Amino acid sequence: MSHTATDNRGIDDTVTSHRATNPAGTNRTIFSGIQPTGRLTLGNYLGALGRFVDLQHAARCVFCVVDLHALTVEHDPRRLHQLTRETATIYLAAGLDPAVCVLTRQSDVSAHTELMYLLESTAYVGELNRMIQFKEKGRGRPRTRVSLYTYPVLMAADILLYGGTEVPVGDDQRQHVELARDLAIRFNREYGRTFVVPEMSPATVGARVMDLQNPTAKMSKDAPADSLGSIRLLDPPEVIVRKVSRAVTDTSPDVGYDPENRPGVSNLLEILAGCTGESDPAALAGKYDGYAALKRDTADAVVGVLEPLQNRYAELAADPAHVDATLRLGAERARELAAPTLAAARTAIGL
Ligand code: AQP
Repeated sequence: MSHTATDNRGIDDTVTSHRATNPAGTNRTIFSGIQPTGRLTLGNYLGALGRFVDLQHAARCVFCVVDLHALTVEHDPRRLHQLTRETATIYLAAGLDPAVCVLTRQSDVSAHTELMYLLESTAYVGELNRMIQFKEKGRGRPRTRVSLYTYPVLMAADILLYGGTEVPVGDDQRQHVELARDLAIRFNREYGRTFVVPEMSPATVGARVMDLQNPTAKMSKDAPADSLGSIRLLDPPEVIVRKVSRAVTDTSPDVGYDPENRPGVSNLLEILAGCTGESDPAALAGKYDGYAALKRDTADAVVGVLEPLQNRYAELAADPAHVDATLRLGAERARELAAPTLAAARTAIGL
């Protein structure tokens, strides 16, 4: 992906002008989002949210609760509304500061869907047919929504609208970020340089946190509410301890890091590393001669990360009007940031 600098050379001034307001004074712009499709998990935190918090001072950042994406699967409107607010509250509780980054709700900024259409007129059906998430969640099922098929294009619009140079997401989103890159490059080539070509920015640790009960599957917010495999960010400490202590490992007596052959224990080491700021999960393996101590330390580390978030969440959730007002303000700033790129894209494509 080292060719991005070249891809972006000569980008139209209109597109880059709002970078002047970048608080960090760099050319980095970071965009990412989380879908309010369920209760957020430790996977969402280690793969995405925790990194948003770390990155917010390093670049201009736009973080979105991507509620339109949540319409791609069967949903209950009331629950969607609640989960959108809950997700936004968790963003704040995790430490995102609306004075530093732009915090918004996707559906409040209509430029996302408008740009999506321009990009749909750039994307090929064959590209969308290859999207793994669509193949896994929708293809061949009778009630699959059209929006599930086209959602990677909306995600591309989300990113390109803000001139995102980096997209911090978990490993499962790699193919979608690649599509955003391809569409940006194609649009620029066919209609003149308009978009910044983004780069995927995966987590070094915790890019793919696995289910504790089925460590060959990703930890997901789709898991049933009573699942022991998914740690929710708002799970009480005793529930977290129970889930970690019951995590599936393997029959080998020693602790070793080998994600392919020993996914359960490797996942625990990955979680422990992610929650303690350790960069090398394999190096942690040598500190343990049994699973009991590893599970105890992993549970303690997860609780250590999530307890402050939960305390802050409780305070913020008591004042939902404040959260709503924060999102409204974020939407105003997001609209301002998005407008020049959308205008440039409209002009370039001939509208
Ligand atoms: N298990 C995970 N490990 C690391 N990162 C993860 N992410 C999700 N699960 C993990 C990252 O979190 C961000 C937001 O995810 P999303 O809302 O786009 O939803 P998703 O990737 O579809 O994950 P879900 O909803 O938990 O599960 P499924 O796929 O079953 O619907 C993204 O950056 C994602 O990579």
